[in-house]
Amino acid sequence: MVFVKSFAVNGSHVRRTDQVLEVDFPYMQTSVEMEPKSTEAVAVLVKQMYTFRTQLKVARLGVMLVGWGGNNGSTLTGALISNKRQISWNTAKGPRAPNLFGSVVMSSTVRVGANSAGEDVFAPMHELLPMVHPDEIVLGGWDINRANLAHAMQRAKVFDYDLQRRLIPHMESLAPLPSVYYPDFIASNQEQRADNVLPGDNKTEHLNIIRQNIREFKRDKNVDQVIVLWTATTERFSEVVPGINDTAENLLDAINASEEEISPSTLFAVASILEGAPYINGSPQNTFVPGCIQLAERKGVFIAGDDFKSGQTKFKSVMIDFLVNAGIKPTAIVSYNHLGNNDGHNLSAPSQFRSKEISKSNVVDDMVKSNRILFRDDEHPDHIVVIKYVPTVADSKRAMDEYTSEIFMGGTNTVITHNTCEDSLLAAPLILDLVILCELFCRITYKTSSTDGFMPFHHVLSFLGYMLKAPLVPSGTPVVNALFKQRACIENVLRVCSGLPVEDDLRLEHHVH
Ligand code: NAI
Ligand code: DG6
Repeated sequence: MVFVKSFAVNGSHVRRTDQVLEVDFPYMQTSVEMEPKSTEAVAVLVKQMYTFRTQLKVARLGVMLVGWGGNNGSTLTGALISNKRQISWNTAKGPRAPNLFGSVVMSSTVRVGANSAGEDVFAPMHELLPMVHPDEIVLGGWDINRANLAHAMQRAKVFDYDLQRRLIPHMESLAPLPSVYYPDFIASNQEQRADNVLPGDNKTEHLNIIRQNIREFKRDKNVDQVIVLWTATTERFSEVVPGINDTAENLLDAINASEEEISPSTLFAVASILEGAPYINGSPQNTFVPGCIQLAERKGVFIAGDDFKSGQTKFKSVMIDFLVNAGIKPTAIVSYNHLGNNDGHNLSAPSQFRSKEISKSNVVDDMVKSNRILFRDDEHPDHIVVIKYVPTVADSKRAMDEYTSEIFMGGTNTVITHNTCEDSLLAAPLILDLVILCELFCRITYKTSSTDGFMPFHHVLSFLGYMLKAPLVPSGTPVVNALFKQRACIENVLRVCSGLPVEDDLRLEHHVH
């Protein structure tokens, strides 16, 4: 195998100027024709020509984290500083240097093709198209707790002591902006944390302050593009109430009326959308009430969510995909976690646990529903999710899973997994991938014979589903949870926009004479 640092694609389907890369791509879809309730069908291939145009100038990117002072926020901040300044540190096991492991974009590779010796040639995924480098990202954000980022990093207990020590001088001047605190949405055990909150309970005033914060950040940091990402405490679900949050107008009116059911996260999403800044939800709550999704559509602003897919769920969405596609029938999935960080503390309250339980529970549905040989229409494996708060283990989350399956001739197969890992070291690189890809998708447009010129992708940016437990998708479209399908989707859209063909793993050249 051969590894290259960069590559260019040639061909009559590719046109390149200093500003843009344009690629023609014949997309083959299979349209299945069948009578209602019939079990027989005819598959018809349909070709649609697409032209993808990528603006090559990468935006100077500012990322505003809601919950900046949390474990994820402080871990990401420290990691970016450590990478940028090449801050190494000592541990009992020897010296360590920073890296970006866990970021699909920065630390995984794609197969470009084969060289004349028939060897596969690989390149970093981030070389497919111009992307923001993490060193260039400008971070900022809000937190209901006033701790500076150095203190927040120490409180998180994620990094080795020596790394913390070396990072402190670079982080103590970073402080989160005051934020919106509506106690009803997060656990009551979070109350003592709330010492950096916007005064009053007028939601329009709060909205305007957040909007102003975004504008000032953009101006003061001299960035071209701001992305706002929620990595704050998990909220309870909001009720979707007709007349309150069901349409864009009703939602804006409800904010004006300071309606109780408007959550802080929805307020942030609305502020972000109104400022033209993409908004990503890294937590499970239903921030994207229908009115918020409609507002994003009207304003043409990308939104993506929900809930980072970091460890247990990532593994589950591989494991169940493997079992079902191997023709093995999972009958029970029992997922137990315990953790001792502030996230775990908040999730020890029933309504906040419920939000997480919902997002962790639907992650195998697409795989189960795709196989009517194994599962009847109304059949589903038992699926239990338990989360317990154990302060001693801090951010080092334990995830134990038992997968029971029915195998050949009535046999039973049980697989048990035990994962121990700092939760924030899994989540921080996901945040990087989310914002790097989001910035790139802001620069890509497409054209077909039926569009009126070049169009952006759908405002619900479901390409980002790989990084998210409960991917938000455009209304009426199927949700894909299977991890490698999600990764293939990201890789293939980037390949196509760069001029490379879709990677279908056929490798016909190795199967013929
Ligand atoms: P954390 O509790 O350490 O950090 C959350 C921060 O949000 C806290 O500093 C808190 O003061 C702040 N906060 C609460 N409400 C706020 C508001 N309205 N505005 C601004 N700040 C606010 O939690 P952690 O571990 O950083 O996780 C963050 C979120 O990410 C949680 O919702 C968690 O469920 C979610 N998540 C984490 C994953 C992981 O692997 N670490 C994976 C999946 C989701
Ligand atoms: C308890 O599970 C805490 C949660 O915040 C999770 O750690 C987080 O949602 C990650 O979950 P998963 O299933 O992606 O590892």
